[in-house]
Amino acid sequence: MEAELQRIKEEAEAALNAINEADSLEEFRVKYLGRKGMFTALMRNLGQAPKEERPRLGKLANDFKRTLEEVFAAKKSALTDTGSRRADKGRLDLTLPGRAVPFGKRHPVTQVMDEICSIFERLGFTVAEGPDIELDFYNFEGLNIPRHHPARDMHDTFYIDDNVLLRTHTSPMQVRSMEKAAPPLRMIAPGKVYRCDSDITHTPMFHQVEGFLVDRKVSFADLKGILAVFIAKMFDKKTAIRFRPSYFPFTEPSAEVDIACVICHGKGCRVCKQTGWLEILGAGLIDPAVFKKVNYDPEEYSGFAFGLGVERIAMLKYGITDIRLFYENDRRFLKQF
Ligand code: 2U9
Repeated sequence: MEAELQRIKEEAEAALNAINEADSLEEFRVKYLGRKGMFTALMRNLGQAPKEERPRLGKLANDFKRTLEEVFAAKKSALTDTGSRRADKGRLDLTLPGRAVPFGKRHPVTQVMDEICSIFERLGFTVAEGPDIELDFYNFEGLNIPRHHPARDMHDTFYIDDNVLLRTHTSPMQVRSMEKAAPPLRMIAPGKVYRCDSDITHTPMFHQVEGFLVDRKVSFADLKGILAVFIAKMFDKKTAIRFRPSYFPFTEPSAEVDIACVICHGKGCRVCKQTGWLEILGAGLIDPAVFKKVNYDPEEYSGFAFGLGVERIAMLKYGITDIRLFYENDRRFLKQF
């Protein structure tokens, strides 16, 4: 029995050595290692060996089988897939095109945000970023929105406690900058803002770029000039603009700025609700009350400020009708930008 085991082991090893193509491997496995193979048959015959010999012979047979299985696995990996190709260098076609590596891209909101920032940077604005978690003072009090001011309702604020909140706009950065430095200041503040609101045009987190300029003798004409350049660069050069009177607690006078509808060019359609115009940002001259909060003399200095929603600009630029598409991570949507 022991001699027979040894003979089968040697025969199997020789057979495995002789194999040099993957197709013959299965035939070998069935013959020697399979359920009806030679090793299984031998194990079955173990019952005919003398009783005292059986444990030793059983162990020997199992050891042989395990060794053979290991050699078989190594041979299989060498002959299949890359192994066989490596072994077959002569037949490798190195002129075949490689597999394309899919590259990631910046998110469309990031792309539009970068484009907005780059336009203002070329106009001499510096960029300031700050914390998403803010103090009530910088988000509201310093911007002329005291505790029971009705404008607080418009902001749908996420409060963390009485004095700490998720910023509802990036304006706190302008207040912080004025606290730190004297005019002249020319700065934009891009970043995430948070409002408890959700539908096809609102998400609880969205992105803003706000900007302001403070110096002596800054007028509404300066504001109009800067915004006209921005809109011409962001949309079509010939896009018509209009300023509509509005109200914000931190600017006086205030305006909302519209552009001619990007779909119907002013004729009136469903997107512009038949008005021919689309609102793209808010702006105004900084309210003297805001200057007083940071000890700037409103008799000496004046300034303008503006604010825009980045998702809104991206939606208008690319004709997107549901803001939530930006945050669903659907690659079919994202790879279009
Ligand atoms: C300081 C003084 C004034 C920032 C401004 C707006 C007008 C505005 C909205 C646009 C769409 C917010 O994202 S939105 O909902 N913003 O209309 N923001 S003026 O005014 C400032 C900021 C800081 C010290």
